[in-house]
Amino acid sequence: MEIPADLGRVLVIIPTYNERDNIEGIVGRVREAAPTVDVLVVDDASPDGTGDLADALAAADDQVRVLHRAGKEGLGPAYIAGFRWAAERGYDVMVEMDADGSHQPEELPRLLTALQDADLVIGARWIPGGTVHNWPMSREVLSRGANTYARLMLSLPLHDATGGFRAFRAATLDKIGLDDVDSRGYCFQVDLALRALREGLRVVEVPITFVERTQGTSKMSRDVLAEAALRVTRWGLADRVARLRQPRR
Ligand SMILES: Nc1nc2c(ncn2[C@@H]2O[C@H](COP(=O)(O)OP(=O)(O)O)[C@@H](O)[C@H]2O)c(=O)[nH]1
Ligand SMILES: [Mg+2]
Repeated sequence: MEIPADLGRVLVIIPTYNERDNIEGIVGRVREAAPTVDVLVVDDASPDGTGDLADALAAADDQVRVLHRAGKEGLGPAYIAGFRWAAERGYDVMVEMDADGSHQPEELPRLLTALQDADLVIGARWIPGGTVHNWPMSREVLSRGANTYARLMLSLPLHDATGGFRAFRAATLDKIGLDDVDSRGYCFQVDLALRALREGLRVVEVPITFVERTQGTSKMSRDVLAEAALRVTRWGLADRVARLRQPRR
């Protein structure tokens, strides 16, 4: 399957924090699976030297670039910096993808093909055809539970609102506006999906096979989970209050 040319210029943004053992492999797989697509690594000054490795990859390949940030701020701010970088350079499509191999570059053509009829495509684990490999039961229960909670709390017509393998049209990011997005961890993904839906944009889920990392460690933390739980609850309650205040017709 090819990357549809009519989508315009596509940039895959890969945020990294201590992904020394993963960065070269993942960039190589993207370049192989989607040769027309450019890559931006957004590194938050990884102490393990991931940023230097990314620089070496960029030096050898014009289609690979690196954005260095001063320190670890979470996934959300890293993606926002990447989106801005892309917008300034006129990219038409911005893709989010993890560095650890959980999101398979070989599925990029499918994601991007779906974007032909959508404004935002989310690679989804928890829909028919979607799967997860090598996750402990505890992690699956957590992800399914979080998604069910977000779905009910926010009345989302989505099954994987926390999923981080996504393709946005540049116009989608323009429309939802990034200036007041201050979510950092998993709730960043929920935040953007919610904003896109509230703008009336077309958000489509396509099934993916998510493969748990074999190298390096997860940056999921209690703080990341607490932020997500708190914010989803707050957004859900704010939405209910707003609806109650609306005059009845
Ligand atoms: N730049 C940047 N990347 C991050 C940060 N936190 C996580 N990442 C990257 O985001 C991706 C997903 O994180 P990961 O730890 O695998 O989370 P998990 O898949 O939910 O366990 C990986 O590529 C991480 O290196 C951060 O604070 N800054
Ligand atoms: Mg991961």
